[in-house]
Amino acid sequence: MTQLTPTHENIKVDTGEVEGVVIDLHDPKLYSRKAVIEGVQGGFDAITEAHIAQYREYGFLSIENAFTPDEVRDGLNGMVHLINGSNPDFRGVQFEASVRGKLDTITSQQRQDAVRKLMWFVDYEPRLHALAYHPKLIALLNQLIGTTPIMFQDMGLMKPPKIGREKPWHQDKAYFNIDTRERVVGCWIALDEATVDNGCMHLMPQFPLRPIVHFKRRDWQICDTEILGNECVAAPLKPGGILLFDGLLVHGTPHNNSSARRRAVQFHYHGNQYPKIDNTDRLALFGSEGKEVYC
Ligand SMILES: O=C(O)CCC(=O)C(=O)O
Repeated sequence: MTQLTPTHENIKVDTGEVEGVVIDLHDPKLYSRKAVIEGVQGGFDAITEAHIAQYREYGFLSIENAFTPDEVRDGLNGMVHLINGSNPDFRGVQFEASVRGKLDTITSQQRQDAVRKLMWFVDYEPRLHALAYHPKLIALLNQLIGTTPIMFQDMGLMKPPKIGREKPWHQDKAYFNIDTRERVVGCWIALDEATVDNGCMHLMPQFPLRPIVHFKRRDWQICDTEILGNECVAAPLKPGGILLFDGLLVHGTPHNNSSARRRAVQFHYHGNQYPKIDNTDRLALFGSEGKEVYC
């Protein structure tokens, strides 16, 4: 949610600034881990009622081998295709701040590691569309949401080696104008191995699944002082693994200090029980005193 600068027609750079202030690196103590969790082995077919109950209680479910090596390879090829600009209609690539001004001089390999995010790509890339609408994923989401899931956000989250910045602690519903009673499930799919060193997902299941006030700091996030002193769990995944998590689960990812890539896609799905809310309603719950303020 930092500011985006269009440099030329097809290129957006994440400035690494919030309202003109350059954002700093995070305190490593924000990601003090008490545990590293293992996903259910055996893919979607291994999921039982007990796993669904675990999702309801803790707000997340991690599954290894959900997607086959071929599906992962196709997804990555689709992503590379879009980043290389091979589909001229697609304009959803956001580059990291540190490559601003250098994009015309870097190689295509370097370009792959200069991207922070891809947004809104499923209608431009059938190989990524296939991941979002995988029949086994949709069947599981039907169980978790209780109605036909509606996919409403698709993102590629790249966190490139060395420069991939933190995504500070937050709840996804703080970003969405969706009634908090509506079930929202985030699906984070590892295309590379996601580890504690390259910035895998970190979770705080001990926080209740209720709205928490967010502030503008390094991002639209929960204040660091609320987080410091708490220990989190890390959720590493092999390529093809998936983390499903509730829209109110507190989560974040630390900076990628390693030399390993950590490319992932994330899709969000909601049910259809409640009408949409507006910014005022959302900020009344997630913004301090109804406003977006700093902490
Ligand atoms: O992939 C990441 O680094 C963080 C993803 C995330 O939590 C989000 O976009 O809401």
